[in-house]
Amino acid sequence: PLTIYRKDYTAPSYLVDTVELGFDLDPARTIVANRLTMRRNPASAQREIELYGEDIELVALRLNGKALGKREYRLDGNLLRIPNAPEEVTLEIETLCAPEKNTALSGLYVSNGNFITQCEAEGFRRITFFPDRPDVMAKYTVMLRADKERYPVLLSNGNLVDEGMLPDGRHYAKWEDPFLKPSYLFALVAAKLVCQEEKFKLADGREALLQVWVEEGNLDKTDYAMQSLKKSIRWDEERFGLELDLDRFMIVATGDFNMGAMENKGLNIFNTKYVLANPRVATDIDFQGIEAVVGHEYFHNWTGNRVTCRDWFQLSLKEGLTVFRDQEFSGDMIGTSTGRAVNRIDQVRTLRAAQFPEDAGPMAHPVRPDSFVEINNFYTVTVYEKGAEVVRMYQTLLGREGFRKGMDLYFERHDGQAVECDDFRRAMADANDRNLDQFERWYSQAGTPVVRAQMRYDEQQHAVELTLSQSCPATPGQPEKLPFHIPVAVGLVGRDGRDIPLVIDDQERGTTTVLELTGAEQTFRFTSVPQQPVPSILRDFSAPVVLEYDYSDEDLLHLFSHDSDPVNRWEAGQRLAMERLLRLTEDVTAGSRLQLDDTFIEAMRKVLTDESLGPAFREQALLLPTESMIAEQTDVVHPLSIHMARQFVRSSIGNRLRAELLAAYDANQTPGQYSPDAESIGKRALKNLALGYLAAASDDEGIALAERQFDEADNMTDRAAALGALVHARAPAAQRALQGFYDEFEKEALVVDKWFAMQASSPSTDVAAVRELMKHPAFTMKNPNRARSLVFNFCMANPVQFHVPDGSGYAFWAEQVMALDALNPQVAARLARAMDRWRRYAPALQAHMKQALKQVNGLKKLSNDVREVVSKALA
Ligand code: HT7
Ligand code: ZN
Repeated sequence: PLTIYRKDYTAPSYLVDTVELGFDLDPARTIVANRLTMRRNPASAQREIELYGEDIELVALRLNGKALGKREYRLDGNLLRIPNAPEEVTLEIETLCAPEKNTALSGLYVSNGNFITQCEAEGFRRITFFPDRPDVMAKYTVMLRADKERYPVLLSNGNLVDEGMLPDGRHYAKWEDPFLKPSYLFALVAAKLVCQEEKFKLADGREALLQVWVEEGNLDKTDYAMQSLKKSIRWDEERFGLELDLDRFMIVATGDFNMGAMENKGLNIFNTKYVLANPRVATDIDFQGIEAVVGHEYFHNWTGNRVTCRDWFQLSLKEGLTVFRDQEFSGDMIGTSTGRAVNRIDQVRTLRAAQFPEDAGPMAHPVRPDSFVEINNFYTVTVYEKGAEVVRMYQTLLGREGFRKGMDLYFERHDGQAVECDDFRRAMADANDRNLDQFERWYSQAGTPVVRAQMRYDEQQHAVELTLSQSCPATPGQPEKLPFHIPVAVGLVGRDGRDIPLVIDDQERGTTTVLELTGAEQTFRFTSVPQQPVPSILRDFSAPVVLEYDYSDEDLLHLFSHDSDPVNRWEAGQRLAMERLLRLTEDVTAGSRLQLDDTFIEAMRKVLTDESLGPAFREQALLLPTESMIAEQTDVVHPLSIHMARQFVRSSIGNRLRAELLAAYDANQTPGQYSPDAESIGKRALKNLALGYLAAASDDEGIALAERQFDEADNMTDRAAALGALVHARAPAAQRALQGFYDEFEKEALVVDKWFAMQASSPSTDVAAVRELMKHPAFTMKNPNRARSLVFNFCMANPVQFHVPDGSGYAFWAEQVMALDALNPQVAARLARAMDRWRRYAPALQAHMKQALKQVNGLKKLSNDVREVVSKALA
């Protein structure tokens, strides 16, 4: 497959001013008429018109009114070239496509009988021939024609300017989008849907019409999405001064979708998972996901749509920035400082569980990649989450006000343009009169930097010297790294548990200060430190790095009890737990007796019973690092040893803190009407964590509690938590509960996904059981949510069974990747990533994994998507 390089970027040969699209919608044979006005781009030396088209049939091609003969254009694979075209051109293109055969869910496809589009990144070329690249921005007019009874709702971007009837029961709707946009933001929906709508007053007094469109029968699940949309609009006005620029903003939910949602201009299309919710079917995490994703897509209207990317290498320009914005939105919606910290802790967990491993594996790439084979493989945790951390670091370095100034300048300079990550960095630097040249390395260098800290206390001088040094491991294609510009937020915790006021160069710096590490090694000197403190380094996780500091158990216990920075307080607990989990994992492998020290249990007891801490924080503090996080810390991964070690710690907590867990279980009930507010969510989280530990203990009381909770729960959070506890503890009641759950919710697709997911990730579900589940009438590989719920969860969230020594889990993986690839390459490539870290496993497992990877790579007919992932894994 062809590798595309960022350095090879050239400007488009022709620019497009207007696009008029006509659709005669038919599932088997849709006719697309496309009329483009184009003009030569003075910035390009290229003179040919270049249009992309994929899986569509060219019927007619006219240039300035004249049909083009076969010799007047060239069609090589997916590229249509027209040489010798005049300066100004009107191009008319007629094509055919078959939406019902489109199982890739990219371009125009049919989902449960409805027409839906997905154009990012390169789906528009599967609808019509077009210079399908984000730096070609044009104005669109769209005419939709379809059978009225089957498709009563016809939607596209912008404003509805005309609608009416046609002969033969068909009808039409004409939409005009007043804004310039790249083709990846085009969307249409022709469907049988109903909507919840509302008029909403914007800051400047205008009224906008907000709509949430869903299938009939789901109107009882749209409230939260609508509320989230209104909160998002208000938040962007208040925090960034950014207003909705349209009179109408629509959200459409579809059950068949490759990702979470899509920010098409004025017509966001969402996976049902991020729209539909009520207490009966959705968990607290689902509600939080909806708020975040609705926010995320809405915020793209400015960061992505009004200012877009010059090319796909710049993807993080919109995604990193928009994730940062949605994270800030979620934090502001919670409001309290501990709530914010819990939100931040969640972000740190995601980085450690998913982004750090990616940065250390075969698919490692910079936030702004230098090359790719298939852009769809680069919608990654690095581009999104690490990209958001990079944006967050600007705010940490420049302060909130400075960051806002940078944002304002960015929009002032680039509204209506397609730009690069460097333009964003320049706006931040210029607005604040700062030199941020070195900061560019966060965009160009892959890998997770390691910051090593050493502290020396000078008793005579009452001074602390903190030496910070940095390094970054080699990544594919980048053997050497230059130092990063790293903001390291630091505090010094005194023996009394209080922060010591910080003084550097005779300047008072409060109790937390941001040190800027720019060299390979730097020493910072704090004076007026009355006694030897415990350093609290990287507060609020001020940079996406691994921090190494030789903390003693005593230091960690001190921070775990006293650190004023809740993120570092949590971090101290994670370090205490990780140390023990790693030791116990070795003990399991060596066949030694397992023991968990009282110190650790007492630390856990203290947090669990500390009423001054909110339940949400206590839950986070008591949550152990995941098995994959532990795996990342070991040199040779033995999944079964890790699992057994972690289970041992879980059951020890369950046994030794039984009384406290029962008390927490009782004290954190949320009687009355269900509400997804932060406080209630925190209480349910702590209660259900306690339930999980109790169910893991050796007596039956936890199981009995879980059974009772399952039977009596009036909301999905408690229902699913109880069922999960029963299934994971292999309780005798688990089968009855699973059956009851399915019977009750079989009509609710998103709940059936949970039902599959819960079983797929249970250590009692082996490959044979997954194969059986795949025969269930509700299972289909064609629906990405369903495939994710069963197959992905087994391969990615059930390490004990996936990594069984005979290699049958890997053979299953190979089979499923190949089967899925024939249907939906984008989704197949995501499953292929389950093998990314194969070289870290015990040799016997490695051999099986390599064989499975080779089997997939040996397939002649393989998509570029999967080929890129498996060939990089094997390289
Ligand atoms: N910008 C959207 C990305 C997306 C996407 C990418 C590739 C294939 C399918 C897709 N669906 C959505 C989502 C977002 O980040 O907001
Ligand atoms: Zn996004």
